[in-house]
Amino acid sequence: MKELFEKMASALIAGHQEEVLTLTREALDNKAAARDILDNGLLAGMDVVGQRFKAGDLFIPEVLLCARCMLAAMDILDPLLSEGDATATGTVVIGTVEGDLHDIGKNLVAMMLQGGGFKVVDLGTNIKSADFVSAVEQHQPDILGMSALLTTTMPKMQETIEALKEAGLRDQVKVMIGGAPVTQDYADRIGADAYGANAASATEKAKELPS
Ligand code: B1M
Repeated sequence: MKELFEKMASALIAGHQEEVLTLTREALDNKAAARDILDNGLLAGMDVVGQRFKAGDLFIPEVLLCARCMLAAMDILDPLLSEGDATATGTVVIGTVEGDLHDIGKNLVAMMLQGGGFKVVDLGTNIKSADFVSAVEQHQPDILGMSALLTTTMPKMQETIEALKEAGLRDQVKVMIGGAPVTQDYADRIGADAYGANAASATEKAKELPS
């Protein structure tokens, strides 16, 4: 299986979507667990993409191809990752903050929360604080989840928390934040209720939050 995961990571890094999908199906046929495929194949590949992007060896069009491979494979894994206890644990409204188009991590968190029994309302990316507030009014969730991948968009999380206060909704909803540049310290500083380092810990923390 190790070899198959290595091939999958290489195909993702090369942006070869059909190959990534074939290898994902092959791994499932060989009884690999969806979480192992995700962690050892797809995310292992995305890690390398991130490093090469940072080093200037990969450019945006190439990274987009890799991201499309990842998202397409996640479509196959989604029903398996979100399989879980059917009893609804609560409702989560989730989105990526304004100015930020990164959605792979947010989608993963949404899938795992569904697997953890939460009803998830996914607002998508580039969500303005006013739209988060409207969604909280409309859906009355237990948790509002915000994702940010850019240091420049992280302040939108604080802006949204302030907007919730102004709308008189802050006490009705717990706020969870996450994304690569986000830390527990940042969550504490802006008054979020929880920080998720990854999709699995986000789901655990969501379950622990008192409603
Ligand atoms: Co962008 N990008 N990108 N990018 N991109 C980063 C984030 C960057 C770190 C790359 C780098 O330079 N090393 C850098 C940000 C630097 C910074 O701010 N400090 C960066 C940049 C600069 C940019 C642009 C500005 C580039 C440009 O235009 N010059 C641009 C911005 C566009 C915009 O958003 N306005 C841009 C564009 C893009 C693409 C469109 C090409 C593509 C996104 C495609 C998509 O998402 N559909 C892209 C990608 C793919 C990346 C990297 C390579 C990978 C991100 C990813 O998907 N990781 C990324 C490098 C990196 O992060 N190492 C990079 C895999 C994903 C599973 O992990 O998202 O961290 P992650 O999610 C994790 C946890 O963080 C956590 O759980 C997830 C699952 O375990 N988590 C939560 C996430 N959200 C959570 C919410 C929670 C709890 C946990 O509670 C609610």
